[in-house]
Amino acid sequence: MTASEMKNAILHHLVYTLGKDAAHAKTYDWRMALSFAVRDQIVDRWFEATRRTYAEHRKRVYYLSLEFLIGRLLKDAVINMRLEEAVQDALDALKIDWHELLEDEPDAALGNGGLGRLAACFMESQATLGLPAMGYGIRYEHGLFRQSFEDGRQVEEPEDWLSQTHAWEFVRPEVAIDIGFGGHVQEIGSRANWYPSEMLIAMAHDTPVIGWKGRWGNTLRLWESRPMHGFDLARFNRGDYAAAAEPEALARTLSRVLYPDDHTEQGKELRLKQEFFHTAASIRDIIRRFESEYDDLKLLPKKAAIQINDTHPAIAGPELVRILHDERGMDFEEAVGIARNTISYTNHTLLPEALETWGEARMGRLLPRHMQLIDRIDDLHRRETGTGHVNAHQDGKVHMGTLGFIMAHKVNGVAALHTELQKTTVFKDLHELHPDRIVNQTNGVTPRRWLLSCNPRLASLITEGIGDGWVDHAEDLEKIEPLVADPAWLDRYAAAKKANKVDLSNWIAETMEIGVDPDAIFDIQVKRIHEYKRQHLNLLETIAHWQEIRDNPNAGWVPRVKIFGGKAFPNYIYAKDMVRLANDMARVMNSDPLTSRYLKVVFPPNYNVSLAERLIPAADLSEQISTAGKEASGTGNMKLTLNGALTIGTLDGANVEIRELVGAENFFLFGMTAEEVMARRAEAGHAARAIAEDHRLARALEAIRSGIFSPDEPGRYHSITENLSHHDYFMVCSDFTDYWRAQREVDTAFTDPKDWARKAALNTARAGWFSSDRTIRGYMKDIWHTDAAPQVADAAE
Ligand code: GPV
Repeated sequence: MTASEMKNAILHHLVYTLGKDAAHAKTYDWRMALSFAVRDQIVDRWFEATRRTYAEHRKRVYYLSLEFLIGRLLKDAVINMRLEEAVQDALDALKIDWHELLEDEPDAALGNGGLGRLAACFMESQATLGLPAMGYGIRYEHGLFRQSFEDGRQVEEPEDWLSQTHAWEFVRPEVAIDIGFGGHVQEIGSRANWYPSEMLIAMAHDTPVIGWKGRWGNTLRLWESRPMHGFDLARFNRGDYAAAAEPEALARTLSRVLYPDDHTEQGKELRLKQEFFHTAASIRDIIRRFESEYDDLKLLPKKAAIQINDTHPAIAGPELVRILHDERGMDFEEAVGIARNTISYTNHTLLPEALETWGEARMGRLLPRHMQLIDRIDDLHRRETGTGHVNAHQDGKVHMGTLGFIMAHKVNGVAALHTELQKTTVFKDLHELHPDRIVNQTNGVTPRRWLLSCNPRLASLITEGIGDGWVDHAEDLEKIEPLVADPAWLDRYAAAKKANKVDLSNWIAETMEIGVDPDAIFDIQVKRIHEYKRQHLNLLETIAHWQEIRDNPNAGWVPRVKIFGGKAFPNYIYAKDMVRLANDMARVMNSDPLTSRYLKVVFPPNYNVSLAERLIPAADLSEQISTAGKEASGTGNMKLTLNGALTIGTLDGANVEIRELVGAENFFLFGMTAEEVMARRAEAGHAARAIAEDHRLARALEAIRSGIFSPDEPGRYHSITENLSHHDYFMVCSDFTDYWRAQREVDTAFTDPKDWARKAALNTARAGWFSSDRTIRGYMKDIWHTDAAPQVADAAE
């Protein structure tokens, strides 16, 4: 597409879709017109991919996830469709600022963090690989809350990305699926009819997901809940206005808001309803599509693979069995076999507080038939394995992890260490019964968004050196290794990083009114705020470092900017205290004339995908400091490595694999291993001992306790200091000394800029394996047993 064709397409949409003339169009209108013009280019390719999938009777992959953290889509679409030049030139001709349009797009935050972002990267990789696949999620009216700070405290405001038209979706009013809850069951022999007492409708909204060079397009189908019977006119006419609208409001509640829980299981009824709503609609849709092509449901596992993203859609097992057995008349055992061979389950955590359970009473009330089927599934599983002690329905609850495991042919962990730990902890008993079921698929991230799009300077330097093959064969990044030996090339690598840091410094100055030195170490910890991720370990080290600088302000310190980003779950008081402490520290330290040249603390509010795209390219140091054994994988760690940040980290999650690949000499390792953590935890008084043995740690804790950071309320952080001094489940104190040592090694290493650049470039060169293309290939081979389709011709540049 030429620039002038693009310009005409934009103007056409401006007038005929937006109903605006150029003289009166606002940023929003231009952005929408551009988005529609780009979307038009995607649609033909998307149709072609769908046509081929049907024509070739391809197996499809269905990715069921309560979260898809997709972020903004415009730039992604433009880049994958190779329309960058055409768009730039067209907008120049129209005198419209491209960056202003990009910034105008709301960030679709239909997820909390890593789990939801992984689903989004997977969608993009599936499309890039030409794998016929479909994502199923919920079209939340309100995504993850917007975070702001008031006096350093986190304040949550509702997010409303749908207050403007979502440019990328197509509404499918004809895809409206009935969903029932409650009611009663009438058994007929082994089968049953379920008569729900409450009904609503799931309506589909489709967003095309286009792969690299437009070679393939898949669909992200998001369900919106709708009332079965709208508005009650009789009641309205009686003057009962609120009551007239009530059924509608109740039905819509289901897709109203994303639960802001991350790694916590709150057991709320509405959440269970969301989970069933999502899963039931998706399974119905999958069966409907299957039956439009085939008439023998025994073929289902050959033609469909259903991946459940954590346990949130784990009711898929019983629901599929219910359809096959109750509705289609298949024998129960056969139905379980078919369901199991179709479904596979990804587990994303070992944290006990995140493993979903539902009380049998609630489950029985809301999903009476499923409750019966779960008991029969347990019963069958006991007979199959000859054991009595592993049940999904146990001690008055339904354990969704167990259910997910029993109803899947494969269960996967998301990094090598996590998968091994699954076998010895959460799924120990199940693993012994099914030793071939657990497999590993180490997470990955899409290099299109997380290098090509977010870091154009580095991307073009790489492409200039080795061509653009790395974009869809990220392992090819290793071809830059010979360039790393060339000092002139390394200078350019360092210059790209520096320019990214200058951009970020300017943004920090403009938005937060904090001046930071672009020559300082940009030390970044971005992720949800959680005790196991140990932002407080980073904060304690920051305090100790600040105190040493104050002791001796002229000792030639290596300047640092500590950057934090992340949201705390609204009811997680401890995490919110960590946020506030970071902000209190920033206030004190950034205005300290003795230290502020050397140390700044920056915590931009409302960390989201777009902010990640801004921060990650400017990072020198990546903080991956979770307590070993607690972070299943991490994916931010991969994005930062790819963008040439060196990691300071524990042997946890995918850090282990990152370190192996980039080389131990290019990674700052510290801390106890998972095994050592478990052993230390059993020792009484480990926290007190660690504090007694490290005067810096003791002094940093004392500083918090004394109220230096909260002079108006010295006891503000009592719960943090008390917890760390006595209980310290996450071993902050026990790992502090070694973390401090590693941080000082970072300082030393940074004083040799050439060698630092070399290490950083080697991180980029060796991070290609962490592409989600590699991850998806792994799922295809080991779990889905499916091939990619021959793709559509490349979109021309
Ligand atoms: I369970 N994860 C998440 O973001 N939210 C959750 O509720 C659960 C897991 C994360 C893990 O914590 C990360 O280690 C992992 O990289 C990510 O899921 C994707 O697998």
